[in-house]
Amino acid sequence: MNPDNTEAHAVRLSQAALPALPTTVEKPAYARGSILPGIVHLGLGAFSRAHLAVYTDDRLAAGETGWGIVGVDPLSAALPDALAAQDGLYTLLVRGAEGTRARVVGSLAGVLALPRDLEAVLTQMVDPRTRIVTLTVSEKGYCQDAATGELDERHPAIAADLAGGGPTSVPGLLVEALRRRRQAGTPPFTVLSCDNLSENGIKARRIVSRFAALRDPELGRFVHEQVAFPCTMVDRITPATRDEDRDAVAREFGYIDAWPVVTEPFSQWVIEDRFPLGRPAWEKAGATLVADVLPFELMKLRCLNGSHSAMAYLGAIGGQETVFAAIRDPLVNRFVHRLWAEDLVPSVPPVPGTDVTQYTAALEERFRNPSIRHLTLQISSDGSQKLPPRLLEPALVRLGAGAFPRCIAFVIAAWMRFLLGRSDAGTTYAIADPMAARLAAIAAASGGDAGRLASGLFAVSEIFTPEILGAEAFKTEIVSDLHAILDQGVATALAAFLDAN
Ligand code: CS2
Repeated sequence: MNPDNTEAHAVRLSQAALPALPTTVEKPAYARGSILPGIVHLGLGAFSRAHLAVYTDDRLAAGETGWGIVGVDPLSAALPDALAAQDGLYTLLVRGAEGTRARVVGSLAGVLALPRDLEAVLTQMVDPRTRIVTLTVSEKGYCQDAATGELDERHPAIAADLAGGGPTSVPGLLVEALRRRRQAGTPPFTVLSCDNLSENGIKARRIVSRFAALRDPELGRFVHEQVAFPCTMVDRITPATRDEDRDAVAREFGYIDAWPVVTEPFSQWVIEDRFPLGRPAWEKAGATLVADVLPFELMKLRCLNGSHSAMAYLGAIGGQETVFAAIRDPLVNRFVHRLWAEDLVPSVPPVPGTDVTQYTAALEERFRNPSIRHLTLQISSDGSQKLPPRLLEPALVRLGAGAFPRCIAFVIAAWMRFLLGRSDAGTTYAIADPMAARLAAIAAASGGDAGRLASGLFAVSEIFTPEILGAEAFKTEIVSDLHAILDQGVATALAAFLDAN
């Protein structure tokens, strides 16, 4: 470490501090003072700051100054407060085989927190200059029934918002802003869902229109008919920020950043081009604009996210703490290859200009990036929301084609075993899931018996559709894999599975 740059003397990142930063750090190449907000982004986590904010930063630097982003954290003020103290600036560390590239991103023109700043958020969303509202609120932010993709009308936040509270839910917030715009005669903004849901725009439209209709049928029709919800596929592997990442900025670059983001070099964004009020020329920053995003979404959700979830559950039980460790484990590696080749790749429709098998080979390289510490436990979260689009939908596609998705069955069994809350080595962990209480109760009531655990979970209709439940042989396979994992431990069960099939 350079002795002049010890933490005690180090400057904190801010607009004024930019000239003092090392020349090796890329800085916003434009006058941030002239940026106007054109996008409100809900969900300020690491992912959007490695993806949307970077594509947009490039367009601001190219002179499209009307597309600054006002970032909103829907749950907490900790991140917005840390970023506000840095004038919205943060460091992106891109770590790959060629080393690390550090870049200060300047596209956040404002940062707000819900519920604290609710009126300011609504004011920004209603402002005619806001033409797009982007979302990375994760699967659970949609308050959907994951199996059907319909609004979960019994969801506590939805019920509270419909009763006139808040709004605190994402659908509630969008509808209130759209209602106010309509009342003011301002055309509706475009809603761009950047979450890992299949047909994310179509699902967002269905959920938001339904919420609006429950508030007022005419408003429901308006949202359904007048608001654009383009679909999009987003991809960049970006773990949650850890203290080690903060330390790394101080150690490697000599300044303080309270909330940097570490990401991989790869980045992909495929967008359905439907923006009635305009959009930044994101294609000039590397995005691909297409008429039909669905094949790209299915490829990414199933091949990347599906294998991520597989490694998450196998790793959490079997002791691989990171994706890097999981993909290098000989058994897990063999399993992931089989999962791709037999179940996931064949479930994906043709993707324009892309060989899906080559796509999975490139994925393996990405998973093997030693500088990205992506915890299997982080990815294991929200399984109730993630399993349907990532694994159960492709299972149905394969069953429909007369194939038997044996590897997917093994992952579902691993997820069930995971819900017992302890690894094979006896380490305990918390289950993070919007349905955690219900899932934990089922796990506890099963007493660790495979049959009882599986039948308790099969009864959760928000995860398992009647179609899946009708596939008797698939269910039987899950139960027998679960037996094996519980009796022998995941490594032995996995080895036996790979040898037998
Ligand atoms: C991961 C994703 O946490 C998860 O569930 O599968 O966040 C994944 O890293 C991104 O979708 C990659 O684009």
